[in-house]
Amino acid sequence: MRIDVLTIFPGMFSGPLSESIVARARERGLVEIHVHDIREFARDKHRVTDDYPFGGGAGMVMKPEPIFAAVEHVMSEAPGSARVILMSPQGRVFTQETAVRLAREQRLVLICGHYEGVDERVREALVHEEISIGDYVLTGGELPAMVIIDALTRLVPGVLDEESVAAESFTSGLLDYPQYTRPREFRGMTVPEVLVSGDHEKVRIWRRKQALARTLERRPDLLRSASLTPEDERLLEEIERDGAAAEGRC
Ligand code: 9D3
Repeated sequence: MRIDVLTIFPGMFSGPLSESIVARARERGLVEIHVHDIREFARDKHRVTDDYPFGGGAGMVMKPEPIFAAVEHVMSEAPGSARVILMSPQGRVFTQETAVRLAREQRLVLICGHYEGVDERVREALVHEEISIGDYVLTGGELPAMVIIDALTRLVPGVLDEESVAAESFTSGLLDYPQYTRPREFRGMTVPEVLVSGDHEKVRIWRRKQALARTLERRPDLLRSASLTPEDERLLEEIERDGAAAEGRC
């Protein structure tokens, strides 16, 4: 997979793309990430990338010419087609489903907006899809682009060990169960007995129940769309009874 990022702040990307799993995936040639400075594609003396909005109003708008030139440049660097994505508060909200869909693409171009927005002709002529990472206001599309790169990279075959990816699809839709490592007792806090019992079936059921209880408590919205087995339904009834008992309702 190849990802080209277009930004007026290329320096923002050096840290996150040069550490940890993303760095390793790049070194191993599993993902190729190229960051391009939109400013270098501005043709005027001062390399201006923004201008005042027609019709007036606050803030600046990113000019179309440098962005068009940057997209044309990255498309000429490597042949073939690419899905062009604009990071934008107007976009559909990015989810794991979006990540799985985009991880199947061979080639992406991520355009990072800054200031109040991007000239509409960029959307009209270049952009296939707009993506937001959530309902909060950031200063630009750079952090959202890094979020997307991170989420996609770990889905590229060979980046993670296949076992954790398989476990993910099994538990998908639920929050994680609590995890412990050594020591068995730390500052008076102990590891639940079942986890050291050696009874793998009991461990599996305990973890599933914990995941269901946490999801019910913190993210009931997720529970409604998760695919639950008859065992899950039984565990949820148990959780409901445990809660009622704790409140003295039975
Ligand atoms: C929605 C706020 N806009 C009101 C006129 C102005 C505006 C604020 C901040 C326009 C753009 C931005 C910069 N943000 C992004 O480019 C952005 C973003 C975000 O702010 N939140 C979540 N996802 C994204 S993706 C790109």
